[in-house]
Amino acid sequence: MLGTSYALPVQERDLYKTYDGYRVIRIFPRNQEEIQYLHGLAERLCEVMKSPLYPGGPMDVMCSTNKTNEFKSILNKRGMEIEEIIENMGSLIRSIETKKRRNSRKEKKAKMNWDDYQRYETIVIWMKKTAKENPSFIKLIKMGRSVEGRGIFGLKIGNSPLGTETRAVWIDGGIHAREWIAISTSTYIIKKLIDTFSSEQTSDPVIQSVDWYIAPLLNPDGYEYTHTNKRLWRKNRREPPVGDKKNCYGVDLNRNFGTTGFGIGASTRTCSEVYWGTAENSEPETKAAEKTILKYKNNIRVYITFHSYGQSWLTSWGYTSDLPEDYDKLYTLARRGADASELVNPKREYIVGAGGAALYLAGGATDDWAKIEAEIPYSYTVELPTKKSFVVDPAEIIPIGEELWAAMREMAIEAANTPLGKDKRLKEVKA
Ligand code: 0X9
Ligand code: ZN
Repeated sequence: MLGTSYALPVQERDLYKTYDGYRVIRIFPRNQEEIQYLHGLAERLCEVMKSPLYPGGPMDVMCSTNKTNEFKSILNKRGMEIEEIIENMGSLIRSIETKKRRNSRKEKKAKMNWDDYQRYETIVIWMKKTAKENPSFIKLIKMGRSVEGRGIFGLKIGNSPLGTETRAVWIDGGIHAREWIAISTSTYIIKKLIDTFSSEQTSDPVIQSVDWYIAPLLNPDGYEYTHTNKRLWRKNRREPPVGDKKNCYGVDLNRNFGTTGFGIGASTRTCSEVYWGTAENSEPETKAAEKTILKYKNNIRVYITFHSYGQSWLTSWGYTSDLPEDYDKLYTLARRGADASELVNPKREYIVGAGGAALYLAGGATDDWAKIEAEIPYSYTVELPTKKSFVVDPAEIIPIGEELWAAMREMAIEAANTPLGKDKRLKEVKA
């Protein structure tokens, strides 16, 4: 619903959180017991920003000034090693992101560019325009509407060289509102595809051998809220369930997908950052993504969802520490993608592994859903740079976009060589 203003309760509408005095502390839990303990402690006192992927790996927790000392002294007593990685989240946000006036008309409806993060309206207007200008190889897909009524859109880009037998790659971004780099990387890949498909000089038979489905902004309400109210908002903007005394908004869309493991690593508490919702697939954003992917699932051979932060390619499974039967194949392609990115930027190091293998189980996420329910052979969550924060300098948008563009070429090669239809090996998993 472009050009509409949204009626939010006064307290929600008027507050802008500065994050002044919020610090980010890095801890290195050594085992499952420590991580469980830290999650409990952080839920009570602070907020988990990033969970560790392997024993001894970093876990980041953001605390307000008055809770920082309490949190630190509890950890000190337990002999846990800690590091302060962000001294003042407010200063960080202001210093690198808020160069423009929030809410100015100019910002909401800018001309599309990758020098800065763009608002919902700018992105959607650009997607519609670009589809209209290139009808021979782009189709606009109306996927559905968000809780607040914003349209959720995708693009199909490609010439379908094998007709209905053409293999495809799916990419989505922005299911978590605060992960701005996931949205800019998705739109950057759209831009590179347009360049490739529209000119002889820049054409590339590998990229053009498959079709591309890209949904750059799956959680538009949450994303807009990160611009207007809380930069570090994660969930969608679902109103609190009737009778919820805490009056907490939002469902974690990446815990709301109905598949094996739903509920694992998620919470029934509405105020939690990983609140799973009132039921599986309860959210309109979830339904929009599921419906669209299911429509094209026979062709989609590789599913990619961009998140941040951490620099990792996470393969199946996410809900269990068991590995899938075809883990080696999943790992090999992810490593090829990560290597391609590292070749573009040799300073980058991406970790590759199963999402749930070591410490951090999360069920009801899109990656498990895509592999189990949509039977897509390759499914990945890519946690984009940086290693330190959701707040990424806009000067990094194009370099990170270029890194991932290189990885997408590997995805196209594999997709083009993967048979159509469902992934047969999965029968056992579903049983
Ligand atoms: O926890 C998540 O949803 C993802 N990390 S994030 O920091 N971007 O929120 C990771 C999801 C990995 N996949 C599964 N565990 N299924
Ligand atoms: Zn995320």
